[in-house]
Amino acid sequence: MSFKKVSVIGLGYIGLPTAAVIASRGIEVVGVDVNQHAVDTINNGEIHIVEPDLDIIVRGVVSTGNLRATTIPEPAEAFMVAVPTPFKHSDDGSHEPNLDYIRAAAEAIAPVLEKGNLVILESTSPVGATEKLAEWLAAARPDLTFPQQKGDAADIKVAHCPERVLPGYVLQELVSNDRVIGGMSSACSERAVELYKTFVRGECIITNARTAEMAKLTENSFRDVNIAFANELSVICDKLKINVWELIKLANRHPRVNILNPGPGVGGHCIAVDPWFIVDSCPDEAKLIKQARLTNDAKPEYVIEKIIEAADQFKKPVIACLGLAFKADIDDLRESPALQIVGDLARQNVGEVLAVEPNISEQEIPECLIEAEVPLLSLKEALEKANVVVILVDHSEFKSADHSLFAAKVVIDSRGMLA
Ligand code: SAJ
Repeated sequence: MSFKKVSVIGLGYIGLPTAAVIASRGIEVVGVDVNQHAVDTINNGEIHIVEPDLDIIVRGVVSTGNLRATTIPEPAEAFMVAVPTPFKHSDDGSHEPNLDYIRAAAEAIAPVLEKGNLVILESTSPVGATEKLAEWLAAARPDLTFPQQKGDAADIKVAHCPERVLPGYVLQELVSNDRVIGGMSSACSERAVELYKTFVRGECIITNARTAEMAKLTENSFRDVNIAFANELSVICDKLKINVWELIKLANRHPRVNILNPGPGVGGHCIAVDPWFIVDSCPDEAKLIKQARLTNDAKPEYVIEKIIEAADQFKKPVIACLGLAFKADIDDLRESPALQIVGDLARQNVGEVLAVEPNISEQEIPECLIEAEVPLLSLKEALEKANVVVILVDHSEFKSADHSLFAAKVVIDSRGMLA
């Protein structure tokens, strides 16, 4: 059975590309978001986030009428929930997942659910979140049955199918990646596979909801642990006067070694967040996973110490910080170690701090930099003024710049861009 109408709840970095790709397959897609500005922008055929080629596909599907955005959910055959799942910041060091957005999405779609509908949780979630989503739906709709009550015979099918796409490559990976499909019953999984088959070329692999939740957390924790290993090596190599990038390249020539790259810390809303969901569930057992988080979170402070040391040799240090985004060639500043380093550095009055971020405009300068009076300059302007240059993000624009411009500067290359 094919799908005629699909609703995507949450039109952010995952929801909007997913909605657009499904719409491009000729299915009617209604995108729902609480943000009126996002809804208006999409209905104008434009986008409110940066992702290569997304503007072209959104313009196309909006103009054909296959994609429409609204703030109010309406009936559909399938609902895909792609809302944020941050953690609650707490003074005692705990990182409890915040499921408020999932709960709000459940309460928003519950009134329009109809017998036979499929509800999919795409948001990265702690183990047990899909069951909670189903409970919230059941509480709001006592007239319908859900898989936790009726298994395969339930009126509503519920599954977890975690998104796994890499920012910057979302449109390719949405189609080509394999999908883990964790239904709350076999019938839920099978129906979810039917939906994903409409746009996924990769394999759709069936498991249960709890395993699917843990699979996603495991993938990102694996990456976090590997990067923590690289970051620890970088600190060790500084002490032992070894070029860590050369070292890792050499070690990676071994057929069974694959170490990732050290950097200024781990950012973004996934790798820096998801491992905490495992730690929160099993604090006594998840020792290595927790240490990786702590190691990666300590890296910005280490980079700041190196910058202060370098600035110390100048009477009037002018420090150009290249990059604010959490990684190369994106505009996303969420949980960005680069932004944290620039903000903290400016507050420590080490010298004049300049920021270069080609992917954001003057209007998008974050509040913390405005308060710290850090100007946003072009690469050329910043390099003209600076005596210390800190490479925080290896954006293409920096990679392709004339590297002789760095020659007369004291350079701190946290990404190994010049290595
Ligand atoms: N980083 C390093 N060294 C590396 C690789 C990354 O320091 O060798 C840093 C980046 O600079 C960045 C952070 O780690 O600050 C995270 O970047 P990333 O490219 O590793 O990952 P994300 O957060 O953009 O996307 C990840 C992906 N997960 C995996 O590769 C296992 C993506 O597939 C997921 O869909 C996404 O998380 C998500 O939404 O969960």
